[in-house]
Amino acid sequence: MTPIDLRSDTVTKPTAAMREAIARAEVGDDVYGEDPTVNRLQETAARLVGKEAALFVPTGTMANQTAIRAQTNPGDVVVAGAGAHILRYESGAAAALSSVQIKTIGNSGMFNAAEFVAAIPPHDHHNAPVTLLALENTHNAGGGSVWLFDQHREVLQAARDRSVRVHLDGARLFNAVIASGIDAQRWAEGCDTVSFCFSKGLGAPVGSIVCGDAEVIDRVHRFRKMFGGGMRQAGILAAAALHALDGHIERLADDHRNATRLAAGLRTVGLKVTPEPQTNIVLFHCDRQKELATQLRRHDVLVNAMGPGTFRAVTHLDITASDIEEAIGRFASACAAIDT
Ligand code: TLP
Repeated sequence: MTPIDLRSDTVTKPTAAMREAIARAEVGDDVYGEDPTVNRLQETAARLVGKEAALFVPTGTMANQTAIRAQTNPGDVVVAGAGAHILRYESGAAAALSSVQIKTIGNSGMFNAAEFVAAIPPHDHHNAPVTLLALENTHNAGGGSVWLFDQHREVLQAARDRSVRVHLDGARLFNAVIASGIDAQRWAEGCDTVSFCFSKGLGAPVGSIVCGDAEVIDRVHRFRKMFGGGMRQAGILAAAALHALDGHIERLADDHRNATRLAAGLRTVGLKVTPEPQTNIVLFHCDRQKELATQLRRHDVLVNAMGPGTFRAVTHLDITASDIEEAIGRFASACAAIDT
């Protein structure tokens, strides 16, 4: 049986056309700012989200952590939604590299302006100041959920009114764009920094980017160097990212359709699926987690456990509509084997 890999949209392999773009890339030493392909990617990405400048970084984690480091001081508080990637999946980086505390609010990554305002303590030297708000869109732990645009705008306004800077972890920003019909510039407007990943739904092998005004990106640049992320002939990676921006954004709609179909199929085989997928992430639940995990492995379906009783399946560039039908059949056999 060929494995069906739904662990993440990070598992995609570069297409033949992407490999050709990689092979053709003009390169230079990017630590000297001399890689023409990296420079072109940075200009393209900044334009795409309506910002002045951008910096290519190796990972989404480095994008988030350089943005946090560039916009906070030790002891500050960063407010983020419950389950935020910056807290849950970045190995304690914000504490280790920026010496900040993260305070989480709301449910499933979403919160409203009142909840954000309530998280800001009065000005008093006993209190650590909230200097950064970190949003995540789509929200990974929330099941690829997309922010309501009005709520997003209200939260941004509340942050601006209180002089709190805003970082948007847009690892899957283009999934939010495709699902909402709201373009990346509008989502990014009012955010001081916005990052997105090329190595997830967009299907590039490596790379993320941080965008903002020239001043903040200059600071991000310094911390990229400090964190060991200065890359040399990175144009071969930037070429893949440019290729992805050119050809792999609109097709995210296929991944979203596949996720919706998968969710329906999982329900028919007796699994609980919540929330309803909005993008390419499907969260499903089963009390007999260990047994189901064993059976899925036996049937060559790869998914990730996301906490007690919860699994995550992610659709992506290397999963076709017929792979989804095949996966649903294998789920049916796996569930029958444990008699859910
Ligand atoms: N997420 C990965 C794992 O780390 C959980 C995945 O498979 O989904 N922000 C968000 C919202 C992310 O989902 C991720 C990766 C990152 C940042 C970090 O990106 P990388 O893996 O490039 O450091």
